[in-house]
Amino acid sequence: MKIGIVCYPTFGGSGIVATELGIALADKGHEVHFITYNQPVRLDYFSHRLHYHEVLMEEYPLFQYQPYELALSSKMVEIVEKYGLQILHVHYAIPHAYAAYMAKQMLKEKGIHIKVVTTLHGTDITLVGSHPNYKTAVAFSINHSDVVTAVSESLKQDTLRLFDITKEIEVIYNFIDLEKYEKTQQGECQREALATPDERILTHISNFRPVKRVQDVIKIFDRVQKEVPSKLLMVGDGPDRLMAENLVASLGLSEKVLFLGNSHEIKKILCYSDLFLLPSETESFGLAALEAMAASTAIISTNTGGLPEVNLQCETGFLSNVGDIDDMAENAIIILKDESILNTFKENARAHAKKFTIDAVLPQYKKVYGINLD
Ligand code: GMT
Repeated sequence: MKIGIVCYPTFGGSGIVATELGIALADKGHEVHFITYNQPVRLDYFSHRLHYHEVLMEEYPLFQYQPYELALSSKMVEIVEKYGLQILHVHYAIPHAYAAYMAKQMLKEKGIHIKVVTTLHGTDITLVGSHPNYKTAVAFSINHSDVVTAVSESLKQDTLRLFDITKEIEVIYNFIDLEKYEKTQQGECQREALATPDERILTHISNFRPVKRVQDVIKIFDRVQKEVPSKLLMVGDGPDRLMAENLVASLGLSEKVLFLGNSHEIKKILCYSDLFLLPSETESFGLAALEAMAASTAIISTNTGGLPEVNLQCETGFLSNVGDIDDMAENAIIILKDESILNTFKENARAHAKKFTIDAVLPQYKKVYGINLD
């Protein structure tokens, strides 16, 4: 089968899931073509079955904003025709589902039928997509996709609530390659480089956008480190990083908080981690939390969006209301103070992550694509 995958190539969950899916499909013998404006960050190797096609943009003085959708849909048409693709799987509705609809119409004129699968990831629905500036086009693109999937039940319900949807939405959870996160298989996991043996390591990974509430991460850690010797690893980059760094300095925590920036070493970082903090305003799924769980890390998160489908209360971690820093700090201290509680949560986290393996999820895409992936 020949499949085109369109995604954001950056350090975001949707691009990561799209890339891992493409790699898994290629491993199963399918030909996969990524169509994006940059090489996806997790696409670290190529094979005769994995291809990347760059969507090129021309600068032109008349344009304040470059018409990316036009370049993208033209590229989709070109690649579908050239390589005989049968499916276009677009991740993130804006503007990918819209551009795919245009590509599909242009291909139809040429007598070519292409199946468009749209996967909704979260902010394309909850934060950006439902804004009046985009809502009409987003609803149209969803309703005109051949198949629509959402990464959690919560996101499916949000989509049905926020838009006038006539299409069936199927929930296909995000997934991870569990083996990659096996702590004991990582000989290079030398946590003494970052913390003393008596210190716990807390971690936060995100793109530091306001929705991630990174200031809550710092405030939770501030309370925790007063009770439990610990370090905090802040991984990622984005608009709120400077604010977070300033808060760390003003709280006198600079010696205990490390800002690592965007990293290709997520597995290594997670292998050091005892507790993962995700106090987001909203989160359709929380792929970063799932990656942490796969690496046997307990979770402190909010109870918003799809997070309760990933982090199980009192089992893999604790969930609190958005902004309830005291509750999140108290729960973190309970977990970190007691070795046996911490180990139980870590084991439960790894066990629950098994529900989201690539092997569990690929057959669902098989059904959606209408192909045999075995
Ligand atoms: O959360 C982000 O800032 C990135 C965003 C994306 O589109 O890459 O993440 C969304 O999709 C991920 C993959 O499906 C989900 O795990 C995240 O929960 C979701 N983010 C939000 O809903 C805020």
